Amino acid sequence: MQDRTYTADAEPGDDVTVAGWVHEIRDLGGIAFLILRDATGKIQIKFEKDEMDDDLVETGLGAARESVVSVSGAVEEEPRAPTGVEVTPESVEIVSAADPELPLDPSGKVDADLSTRLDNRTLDLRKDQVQAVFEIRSEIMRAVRDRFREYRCTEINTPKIVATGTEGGTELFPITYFGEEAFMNQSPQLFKQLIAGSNVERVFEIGPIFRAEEHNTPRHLNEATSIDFEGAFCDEADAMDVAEGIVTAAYEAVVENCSDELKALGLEDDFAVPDGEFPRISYEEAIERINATGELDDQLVWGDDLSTEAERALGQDVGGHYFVTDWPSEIKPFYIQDHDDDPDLSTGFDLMHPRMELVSGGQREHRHEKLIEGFEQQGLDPDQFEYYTKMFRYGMPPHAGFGLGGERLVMTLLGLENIREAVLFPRDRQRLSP
Ligand code: ATP
Ligand code: AMO
Repeated sequence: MQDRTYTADAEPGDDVTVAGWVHEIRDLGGIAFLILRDATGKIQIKFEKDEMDDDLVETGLGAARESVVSVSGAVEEEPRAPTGVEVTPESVEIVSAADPELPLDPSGKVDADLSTRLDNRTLDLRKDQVQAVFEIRSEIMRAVRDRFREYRCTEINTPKIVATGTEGGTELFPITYFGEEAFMNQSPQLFKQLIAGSNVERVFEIGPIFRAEEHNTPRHLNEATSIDFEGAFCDEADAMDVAEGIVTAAYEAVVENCSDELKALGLEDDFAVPDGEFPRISYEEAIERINATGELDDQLVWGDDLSTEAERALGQDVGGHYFVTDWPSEIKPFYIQDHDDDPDLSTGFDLMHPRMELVSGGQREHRHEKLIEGFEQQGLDPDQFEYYTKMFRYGMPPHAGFGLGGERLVMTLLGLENIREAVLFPRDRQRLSP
Protein backbone atom coordinates (compact mmCIF):
# COMPACT_ATOMS: atom_id res chain seq x y z
CA MET A 1 0.00 0.00 0.00
CA GLN A 2 3.04 2.23 -0.34
CA ASP A 3 1.63 4.29 -3.17
CA ARG A 4 -1.79 4.66 -1.66
CA THR A 5 -3.29 8.15 -1.59
CA TYR A 6 -5.72 9.25 1.08
CA THR A 7 -9.05 10.27 -0.47
CA ALA A 8 -8.69 13.76 1.00
CA ASP A 9 -5.41 14.21 -0.88
CA ALA A 10 -6.64 13.09 -4.32
CA GLU A 11 -6.40 16.16 -6.56
CA PRO A 12 -7.72 16.58 -10.11
CA GLY A 13 -5.02 15.62 -12.59
CA ASP A 14 -3.45 13.00 -10.30
CA ASP A 15 -3.21 9.31 -11.08
CA VAL A 16 -3.89 7.65 -7.74
CA THR A 17 -4.50 4.42 -5.94
CA VAL A 18 -7.12 4.93 -3.26
CA ALA A 19 -8.02 2.19 -0.79
CA GLY A 20 -10.78 1.94 1.75
CA TRP A 21 -14.28 0.62 2.39
CA VAL A 22 -17.26 0.46 0.03
CA HIS A 23 -19.54 3.00 1.63
CA GLU A 24 -22.29 2.84 -0.93
CA ILE A 25 -23.00 1.78 -4.50
CA ARG A 26 -25.46 3.83 -6.52
CA ASP A 27 -26.47 2.26 -9.79
CA LEU A 28 -28.31 4.65 -12.12
CA GLY A 29 -28.41 2.38 -15.14
CA GLY A 30 -25.82 3.37 -17.72
CA ILE A 31 -23.71 4.95 -15.01
CA ALA A 32 -23.01 3.80 -11.48
CA PHE A 33 -20.97 5.11 -8.59
CA LEU A 34 -19.03 3.43 -5.85
CA ILE A 35 -18.45 5.72 -2.88
CA LEU A 36 -15.17 4.73 -1.28
CA ARG A 37 -14.46 5.78 2.31
CA ASP A 38 -11.19 5.96 4.21
CA ALA A 39 -10.00 7.64 7.41
CA THR A 40 -9.85 11.03 5.72
CA GLY A 41 -13.19 11.11 3.91
CA LYS A 42 -14.92 9.75 0.84
CA ILE A 43 -14.43 9.76 -2.90
CA GLN A 44 -16.66 8.85 -5.83
CA ILE A 45 -15.55 6.15 -8.25
CA LYS A 46 -17.39 6.39 -11.59
CA PHE A 47 -18.35 3.34 -13.65
CA GLU A 48 -19.60 4.08 -17.17
CA LYS A 49 -20.84 0.65 -18.05
CA ASP A 50 -20.74 0.87 -21.87
CA GLU A 51 -17.30 2.39 -21.99
CA MET A 52 -15.49 0.23 -19.48
CA ASP A 53 -14.19 -3.29 -19.40
CA ASP A 54 -16.98 -5.63 -18.20
CA ASP A 55 -14.77 -7.36 -15.63
CA LEU A 56 -13.80 -4.05 -14.09
CA VAL A 57 -17.41 -2.91 -13.85
CA GLU A 58 -18.50 -6.27 -12.44
CA THR A 59 -15.77 -6.32 -9.82
CA GLY A 60 -16.41 -2.76 -8.68
CA LEU A 61 -20.19 -2.87 -8.62
CA GLY A 62 -20.31 -6.45 -7.30
CA ALA A 63 -18.41 -5.54 -4.13
CA ALA A 64 -20.56 -5.91 -1.02
CA ARG A 65 -20.92 -2.84 1.19
CA GLU A 66 -18.04 -2.44 3.65
CA SER A 67 -15.70 -4.61 1.58
CA VAL A 68 -12.16 -3.25 1.42
CA VAL A 69 -11.21 -2.27 -2.11
CA SER A 70 -8.27 -0.66 -3.81
CA VAL A 71 -8.92 1.45 -6.91
CA SER A 72 -6.38 2.96 -9.32
CA GLY A 73 -7.27 5.63 -11.82
CA ALA A 74 -7.31 9.27 -12.81
CA VAL A 75 -8.81 11.95 -10.58
CA GLU A 76 -11.01 14.48 -12.35
CA GLU A 77 -13.01 17.47 -11.31
CA GLU A 78 -16.74 16.72 -11.16
CA PRO A 79 -19.04 19.28 -9.55
CA ARG A 80 -21.84 16.73 -9.19
CA ALA A 81 -19.66 14.36 -7.14
CA PRO A 82 -20.07 14.65 -3.34
CA THR A 83 -16.53 15.95 -2.86
CA GLY A 84 -16.18 17.73 -6.22
CA VAL A 85 -13.82 15.12 -7.65
CA GLU A 86 -14.16 11.57 -8.88
CA VAL A 87 -11.93 8.72 -9.98
CA THR A 88 -12.34 6.97 -13.31
CA PRO A 89 -10.99 3.52 -12.47
CA GLU A 90 -8.42 1.63 -14.50
CA SER A 91 -8.29 -1.23 -12.04
CA VAL A 92 -10.29 -2.36 -9.04
CA GLU A 93 -9.10 -4.95 -6.54
CA ILE A 94 -11.23 -6.50 -3.81
CA VAL A 95 -8.75 -6.59 -0.94
CA SER A 96 -11.11 -8.08 1.64
CA ALA A 97 -14.72 -8.93 0.84
CA ALA A 98 -17.37 -8.24 3.48
CA ASP A 99 -20.28 -10.59 4.17
CA PRO A 100 -23.40 -9.19 2.56
CA GLU A 101 -25.20 -9.44 5.92
CA LEU A 102 -23.77 -6.91 8.40
CA PRO A 103 -24.59 -7.04 12.12
CA LEU A 104 -24.67 -3.24 12.17
CA ASP A 105 -25.33 -0.64 9.49
CA PRO A 106 -22.30 1.69 9.40
CA SER A 107 -24.22 4.24 7.34
CA GLY A 108 -26.34 4.76 10.45
CA LYS A 109 -29.56 4.60 8.41
CA VAL A 110 -30.67 1.69 10.57
CA ASP A 111 -30.44 2.42 14.30
CA ALA A 112 -28.62 -0.02 16.54
CA ASP A 113 -28.80 -0.25 20.32
CA LEU A 114 -25.68 0.45 22.35
CA SER A 115 -25.08 -3.19 23.16
CA THR A 116 -25.05 -4.20 19.44
CA ARG A 117 -22.77 -1.24 18.74
CA LEU A 118 -20.31 -2.26 21.46
CA ASP A 119 -20.33 -5.89 20.26
CA ASN A 120 -19.37 -4.62 16.78
CA ARG A 121 -17.12 -1.65 17.56
CA THR A 122 -15.15 -2.02 14.33
CA LEU A 123 -18.29 -1.42 12.28
CA ASP A 124 -19.63 1.15 14.74
CA LEU A 125 -16.45 3.26 14.43
CA ARG A 126 -17.08 3.54 10.70
CA LYS A 127 -19.81 6.06 11.48
CA ASP A 128 -18.66 9.68 11.34
CA GLN A 129 -20.30 10.67 14.61
CA VAL A 130 -18.79 7.73 16.51
CA GLN A 131 -15.34 8.32 15.09
CA ALA A 132 -15.76 11.98 16.06
CA VAL A 133 -16.16 11.07 19.74
CA PHE A 134 -12.84 9.24 19.75
CA GLU A 135 -11.03 11.89 17.72
CA ILE A 136 -12.22 14.41 20.31
CA ARG A 137 -11.20 12.13 23.16
CA SER A 138 -7.72 11.89 21.63
CA GLU A 139 -7.53 15.67 21.27
CA ILE A 140 -8.66 16.14 24.87
CA MET A 141 -5.91 13.83 26.14
CA ARG A 142 -3.32 15.71 24.06
CA ALA A 143 -4.49 19.05 25.41
CA VAL A 144 -4.53 17.75 28.98
CA ARG A 145 -0.96 16.42 28.61
CA ASP A 146 0.24 19.71 27.13
CA ARG A 147 -1.40 21.77 29.89
CA PHE A 148 0.14 19.58 32.61
CA ARG A 149 3.55 20.07 30.99
CA GLU A 150 2.94 23.84 31.05
CA TYR A 151 2.29 23.42 34.78
CA ARG A 152 5.77 21.81 35.04
CA CYS A 153 4.39 18.33 35.70
CA THR A 154 6.17 15.08 34.82
CA GLU A 155 4.08 12.26 33.34
CA ILE A 156 4.38 9.05 35.35
CA ASN A 157 3.07 5.49 35.13
CA THR A 158 2.37 3.58 38.31
CA PRO A 159 1.58 -0.11 38.94
CA LYS A 160 -1.88 -1.43 38.28
CA ILE A 161 -1.31 -4.64 40.27
CA VAL A 162 -1.08 -3.65 43.92
CA ALA A 163 -1.12 -4.99 47.46
CA THR A 164 -3.64 -2.60 49.04
CA GLY A 165 -6.75 -0.62 48.10
CA THR A 166 -7.14 3.08 48.81
CA GLU A 167 -10.66 4.05 47.87
CA GLY A 168 -12.72 1.74 50.08
CA GLY A 169 -12.30 -2.01 50.56
CA THR A 170 -15.53 -3.14 48.90
CA GLU A 171 -14.73 -1.89 45.42
CA LEU A 172 -11.59 -3.94 44.85
CA PHE A 173 -11.02 -6.59 42.19
CA PRO A 174 -8.94 -9.29 43.87
CA ILE A 175 -6.40 -11.27 41.84
CA THR A 176 -3.83 -13.90 42.68
CA TYR A 177 -0.24 -12.79 42.34
CA PHE A 178 2.03 -15.84 42.49
CA GLY A 179 -0.08 -17.29 45.28
CA GLU A 180 -0.43 -14.00 47.15
CA GLU A 181 -3.56 -11.88 47.39
CA ALA A 182 -3.33 -8.77 45.24
CA PHE A 183 -5.71 -6.26 43.64
CA MET A 184 -6.24 -4.28 40.48
CA ASN A 185 -5.46 -0.68 41.42
CA GLN A 186 -8.40 1.60 42.20
CA SER A 187 -6.33 4.77 41.92
CA PRO A 188 -2.67 5.82 41.58
CA GLN A 189 -3.24 7.76 44.81
CA LEU A 190 -0.46 6.46 47.04
CA PHE A 191 2.11 6.18 44.26
CA LYS A 192 1.56 9.68 42.93
CA GLN A 193 2.00 11.02 46.48
CA LEU A 194 5.22 9.05 46.91
CA ILE A 195 6.62 10.65 43.74
CA ALA A 196 5.35 14.16 44.57
CA GLY A 197 7.39 13.72 47.77
CA SER A 198 10.55 13.14 45.76
CA ASN A 199 12.39 15.91 43.97
CA VAL A 200 10.06 15.48 41.00
CA GLU A 201 7.45 17.50 42.93
CA ARG A 202 4.70 17.73 40.32
CA VAL A 203 3.34 14.69 38.52
CA PHE A 204 0.43 13.57 36.40
CA GLU A 205 -0.75 10.21 35.18
CA ILE A 206 -3.36 9.21 32.61
CA GLY A 207 -4.12 5.56 33.13
CA PRO A 208 -6.65 2.87 33.96
CA ILE A 209 -8.34 2.52 37.34
CA PHE A 210 -10.36 -0.52 38.34
CA ARG A 211 -13.46 -0.34 40.50
CA ALA A 212 -15.61 -3.37 41.36
CA GLU A 213 -18.70 -1.15 41.45
CA GLU A 214 -21.74 -3.38 41.85
CA HIS A 215 -24.17 -0.91 40.36
CA ASN A 216 -24.91 -0.49 36.72
CA THR A 217 -25.35 3.19 35.85
CA PRO A 218 -24.83 5.41 32.79
CA ARG A 219 -21.84 7.08 34.51
CA HIS A 220 -19.88 4.24 36.12
CA LEU A 221 -17.39 1.90 34.52
CA ASN A 222 -15.51 -0.96 36.09
CA GLU A 223 -12.39 0.09 34.22
CA ALA A 224 -12.07 3.84 33.77
CA THR A 225 -9.31 6.25 32.73
CA SER A 226 -8.15 8.50 35.51
CA ILE A 227 -6.37 11.78 34.92
CA ASP A 228 -4.40 12.28 38.12
CA PHE A 229 -2.42 15.22 39.43
CA GLU A 230 -0.23 15.56 42.51
CA GLY A 231 1.94 18.56 43.41
CA ALA A 232 4.36 19.20 46.26
CA PHE A 233 4.06 22.54 48.07
CA CYS A 234 0.45 22.77 46.85
CA ASP A 235 -2.64 23.16 48.98
CA GLU A 236 -6.21 22.32 48.03
CA ALA A 237 -6.80 25.76 46.49
CA ASP A 238 -3.79 25.23 44.18
CA ALA A 239 -5.09 21.78 43.22
CA MET A 240 -8.49 23.33 42.40
CA ASP A 241 -6.76 25.89 40.17
CA VAL A 242 -5.01 23.07 38.30
CA ALA A 243 -8.26 21.06 37.95
CA GLU A 244 -10.00 24.14 36.55
CA GLY A 245 -7.13 24.74 34.12
CA ILE A 246 -7.12 21.14 32.90
CA VAL A 247 -10.88 20.99 32.29
CA THR A 248 -10.81 24.36 30.55
CA ALA A 249 -7.85 23.27 28.38
CA ALA A 250 -9.91 20.31 27.17
CA TYR A 251 -12.79 22.54 26.06
CA GLU A 252 -10.47 25.07 24.44
CA ALA A 253 -8.70 22.40 22.41
CA VAL A 254 -11.98 20.97 21.15
CA VAL A 255 -13.19 24.40 20.03
CA GLU A 256 -9.89 25.10 18.35
CA ASN A 257 -9.13 21.78 16.67
CA CYS A 258 -12.29 19.71 16.37
CA SER A 259 -14.76 21.75 14.32
CA ASP A 260 -15.38 18.91 11.83
CA GLU A 261 -15.99 16.47 14.66
CA LEU A 262 -18.35 18.86 16.45
CA LYS A 263 -20.23 19.24 13.18
CA ALA A 264 -20.47 15.46 12.78
CA LEU A 265 -22.02 15.37 16.26
CA GLY A 266 -24.38 18.27 15.52
CA LEU A 267 -22.75 20.36 18.27
CA GLU A 268 -21.14 23.10 16.18
CA ASP A 269 -23.63 25.76 17.25
CA ASP A 270 -23.95 25.18 20.95
CA PHE A 271 -20.49 24.13 22.07
CA ALA A 272 -18.85 26.65 24.38
CA VAL A 273 -15.81 26.81 26.65
CA PRO A 274 -17.03 27.24 30.25
CA ASP A 275 -16.26 30.83 31.10
CA GLY A 276 -14.62 32.32 34.13
CA GLU A 277 -13.64 30.68 37.36
CA PHE A 278 -15.70 27.81 38.67
CA PRO A 279 -17.51 28.88 41.87
CA ARG A 280 -16.19 27.30 45.09
CA ILE A 281 -19.10 26.36 47.35
CA SER A 282 -18.55 24.90 50.79
CA TYR A 283 -20.22 21.59 51.62
CA GLU A 284 -22.28 23.39 54.25
CA GLU A 285 -23.56 25.94 51.75
CA ALA A 286 -24.15 23.15 49.23
CA ILE A 287 -26.52 21.23 51.49
CA GLU A 288 -28.37 24.45 52.38
CA ARG A 289 -28.81 25.27 48.69
CA ILE A 290 -29.91 21.74 47.86
CA ASN A 291 -32.47 21.74 50.68
CA ALA A 292 -33.72 25.15 49.53
CA THR A 293 -34.46 23.82 46.01
CA GLY A 294 -37.18 21.63 47.50
CA GLU A 295 -36.26 18.93 44.96
CA LEU A 296 -35.46 16.22 47.52
CA ASP A 297 -38.00 14.12 49.43
CA ASP A 298 -35.78 14.11 52.53
CA GLN A 299 -33.79 17.14 53.64
CA LEU A 300 -30.02 16.62 53.80
CA VAL A 301 -28.30 16.87 57.16
CA TRP A 302 -24.65 17.69 57.86
CA GLY A 303 -22.55 14.57 57.32
CA ASP A 304 -24.65 13.13 54.46
CA ASP A 305 -22.94 12.33 51.18
CA LEU A 306 -24.57 14.00 48.17
CA SER A 307 -26.88 11.59 46.36
CA THR A 308 -27.33 11.66 42.59
CA GLU A 309 -30.58 13.61 43.06
CA ALA A 310 -28.85 16.09 45.37
CA GLU A 311 -26.03 16.61 42.86
CA ARG A 312 -28.57 17.15 40.10
CA ALA A 313 -30.56 19.69 42.14
CA LEU A 314 -27.42 21.68 42.97
CA GLY A 315 -26.16 21.38 39.38
CA GLN A 316 -29.37 22.95 38.09
CA ASP A 317 -29.20 25.64 40.74
CA VAL A 318 -25.58 26.60 39.89
CA GLY A 319 -25.92 26.05 36.14
CA GLY A 320 -22.26 25.33 35.33
CA HIS A 321 -19.10 23.71 36.70
CA TYR A 322 -18.52 24.32 40.40
CA PHE A 323 -16.42 23.04 43.31
CA VAL A 324 -17.75 21.69 46.59
CA THR A 325 -15.12 22.27 49.30
CA ASP A 326 -14.64 21.56 53.02
CA TRP A 327 -16.33 18.17 53.15
CA PRO A 328 -16.94 16.40 56.46
CA SER A 329 -13.73 14.53 57.37
CA GLU A 330 -15.53 11.27 58.02
CA ILE A 331 -16.68 10.85 54.42
CA LYS A 332 -13.26 11.58 52.90
CA PRO A 333 -10.40 9.02 52.70
CA PHE A 334 -7.52 8.73 55.19
CA TYR A 335 -5.01 10.53 52.96
CA ILE A 336 -7.03 13.78 52.92
CA GLN A 337 -5.87 16.36 55.47
CA ASP A 338 -8.38 17.79 57.94
CA HIS A 339 -8.44 21.46 58.84
CA ASP A 340 -6.28 21.94 61.96
CA ASP A 341 -8.71 24.46 63.43
CA ASP A 342 -11.74 22.20 62.85
CA PRO A 343 -10.87 18.50 62.55
CA ASP A 344 -14.46 17.62 61.53
CA LEU A 345 -13.85 19.49 58.28
CA SER A 346 -11.50 18.19 55.60
CA THR A 347 -9.60 19.91 52.81
CA GLY A 348 -11.26 17.52 50.35
CA PHE A 349 -13.02 18.98 47.32
CA ASP A 350 -15.05 17.75 44.36
CA LEU A 351 -15.36 19.45 41.00
CA MET A 352 -18.86 19.02 39.67
CA HIS A 353 -20.36 19.30 36.22
CA PRO A 354 -24.09 20.05 36.49
CA ARG A 355 -24.72 16.42 35.49
CA MET A 356 -22.23 14.63 37.76
CA GLU A 357 -18.98 14.60 39.74
CA LEU A 358 -15.88 14.97 37.59
CA VAL A 359 -13.05 15.30 40.10
CA SER A 360 -12.15 14.47 43.70
CA GLY A 361 -9.10 15.91 45.36
CA GLY A 362 -7.66 17.66 48.35
CA GLN A 363 -4.64 18.50 50.39
CA ARG A 364 -2.93 15.37 51.71
CA GLU A 365 -1.95 14.51 55.23
CA HIS A 366 1.84 14.70 55.05
CA ARG A 367 2.56 14.57 58.80
CA HIS A 368 3.56 11.00 59.67
CA GLU A 369 1.88 10.84 63.07
CA LYS A 370 -1.39 12.32 61.86
CA LEU A 371 -1.38 9.98 58.87
CA ILE A 372 -1.09 6.93 61.14
CA GLU A 373 -3.90 8.32 63.33
CA GLY A 374 -6.06 8.72 60.23
CA PHE A 375 -5.60 5.04 59.29
CA GLU A 376 -6.63 3.98 62.77
CA GLN A 377 -9.68 6.27 62.77
CA GLN A 378 -10.87 4.68 59.53
CA GLY A 379 -10.31 1.14 60.86
CA LEU A 380 -7.37 0.44 58.53
CA ASP A 381 -4.20 -1.34 59.58
CA PRO A 382 -1.28 1.08 59.06
CA ASP A 383 1.18 -1.84 58.95
CA GLN A 384 -0.25 -2.91 55.60
CA PHE A 385 0.60 0.52 54.20
CA GLU A 386 4.13 0.63 55.59
CA TYR A 387 5.61 0.87 52.08
CA TYR A 388 3.79 4.21 51.84
CA THR A 389 3.86 5.62 55.38
CA LYS A 390 7.58 5.09 55.92
CA MET A 391 8.45 7.62 53.22
CA PHE A 392 6.64 10.23 55.31
CA ARG A 393 9.50 9.92 57.79
CA TYR A 394 12.15 11.07 55.30
CA GLY A 395 11.06 14.55 54.32
CA MET A 396 7.55 14.69 52.90
CA PRO A 397 6.51 18.19 51.79
CA PRO A 398 2.91 19.41 52.03
CA HIS A 399 1.16 18.33 48.85
CA ALA A 400 -2.22 18.23 47.16
CA GLY A 401 -3.80 16.72 44.06
CA PHE A 402 -6.85 15.29 42.38
CA GLY A 403 -8.26 12.55 40.16
CA LEU A 404 -10.40 13.46 37.13
CA GLY A 405 -12.48 10.79 35.37
CA GLY A 406 -11.39 10.86 31.71
CA GLU A 407 -14.58 9.32 30.35
CA ARG A 408 -16.73 11.60 32.49
CA LEU A 409 -14.87 14.57 31.05
CA VAL A 410 -15.54 13.41 27.48
CA MET A 411 -19.13 12.48 28.31
CA THR A 412 -20.08 15.78 29.93
CA LEU A 413 -18.18 17.82 27.36
CA LEU A 414 -20.09 16.19 24.48
CA GLY A 415 -23.38 15.65 26.30
CA LEU A 416 -23.23 11.87 25.77
CA GLU A 417 -26.08 9.96 27.40
CA ASN A 418 -24.01 6.99 28.50
CA ILE A 419 -20.37 6.84 29.65
CA ARG A 420 -19.90 3.69 27.56
CA GLU A 421 -20.09 5.86 24.44
CA ALA A 422 -16.80 7.46 25.53
CA VAL A 423 -14.92 4.13 25.79
CA LEU A 424 -13.96 1.87 22.90
CA PHE A 425 -14.36 -1.36 24.81
CA PRO A 426 -16.16 -0.64 28.08
CA ARG A 427 -15.97 -2.93 31.07
CA ASP A 428 -19.19 -3.16 33.05
CA ARG A 429 -21.09 -5.80 35.02
CA GLN A 430 -22.30 -7.46 31.83
CA ARG A 431 -19.34 -6.85 29.59
CA LEU A 432 -15.97 -8.58 29.70
CA SER A 433 -15.51 -8.88 25.93
CA PRO A 434 -14.79 -7.61 23.37
P1 ATP B 1 -24.74 7.85 -19.46
O1 ATP B 1 -24.05 8.86 -18.63
O2 ATP B 1 -23.81 6.75 -19.83
O3 ATP B 1 -25.43 8.43 -20.70
P2 ATP B 1 -27.16 7.74 -17.80
O4 ATP B 1 -28.20 8.28 -18.70
O5 ATP B 1 -27.59 6.73 -16.80
O6 ATP B 1 -25.91 7.14 -18.63
P3 ATP B 1 -26.69 10.44 -16.93
O7 ATP B 1 -27.97 10.87 -17.55
O8 ATP B 1 -25.42 11.09 -17.41
O9 ATP B 1 -26.46 8.90 -17.00
O10 ATP B 1 -26.80 10.66 -15.41
C1 ATP B 1 -27.70 10.01 -14.56
C2 ATP B 1 -27.71 10.75 -13.28
O11 ATP B 1 -26.43 10.71 -12.72
C3 ATP B 1 -28.10 12.19 -13.45
O12 ATP B 1 -28.93 12.57 -12.37
C4 ATP B 1 -26.77 12.92 -13.39
O13 ATP B 1 -26.91 14.21 -12.80
C5 ATP B 1 -25.95 12.01 -12.49
N1 ATP B 1 -24.55 12.05 -12.84
C6 ATP B 1 -23.98 11.83 -14.04
N2 ATP B 1 -22.65 11.89 -13.99
C7 ATP B 1 -22.38 12.16 -12.72
C8 ATP B 1 -21.16 12.34 -12.02
N3 ATP B 1 -19.96 12.22 -12.61
N4 ATP B 1 -21.24 12.59 -10.68
C9 ATP B 1 -22.43 12.67 -10.07
N5 ATP B 1 -23.59 12.51 -10.66
C10 ATP B 1 -23.58 12.26 -11.98
P1 AMO C 1 -12.48 9.24 43.22
O1 AMO C 1 -12.73 7.87 43.73
O2 AMO C 1 -13.53 10.27 43.49
O3 AMO C 1 -11.12 9.83 43.81
O4 AMO C 1 -12.21 9.19 41.65
C1 AMO C 1 -11.82 10.34 40.93
C2 AMO C 1 -12.67 10.53 39.70
O5 AMO C 1 -12.58 9.37 38.85
C3 AMO C 1 -13.81 9.16 38.20
N1 AMO C 1 -14.32 7.82 38.54
C4 AMO C 1 -15.01 7.02 37.71
N2 AMO C 1 -15.42 7.18 36.45
C5 AMO C 1 -16.12 6.20 35.89
N3 AMO C 1 -16.44 5.04 36.52
C6 AMO C 1 -16.06 4.82 37.78
N4 AMO C 1 -16.37 3.68 38.39
C7 AMO C 1 -15.31 5.85 38.45
N5 AMO C 1 -14.78 5.97 39.68
C8 AMO C 1 -14.17 7.17 39.71
C9 AMO C 1 -14.76 10.24 38.66
C10 AMO C 1 -14.16 10.67 39.98
O6 AMO C 1 -14.49 11.99 40.30
N6 AMO C 1 -7.68 9.10 44.74
C11 AMO C 1 -8.82 9.98 44.54
C12 AMO C 1 -8.47 11.22 43.75
C13 AMO C 1 -7.52 12.17 44.49
O7 AMO C 1 -7.84 12.54 45.64
O8 AMO C 1 -6.50 12.54 43.90
C14 AMO C 1 -9.91 9.19 43.83
O9 AMO C 1 -9.70 8.15 43.24
O10 AMO C 1 -14.73 11.29 37.72
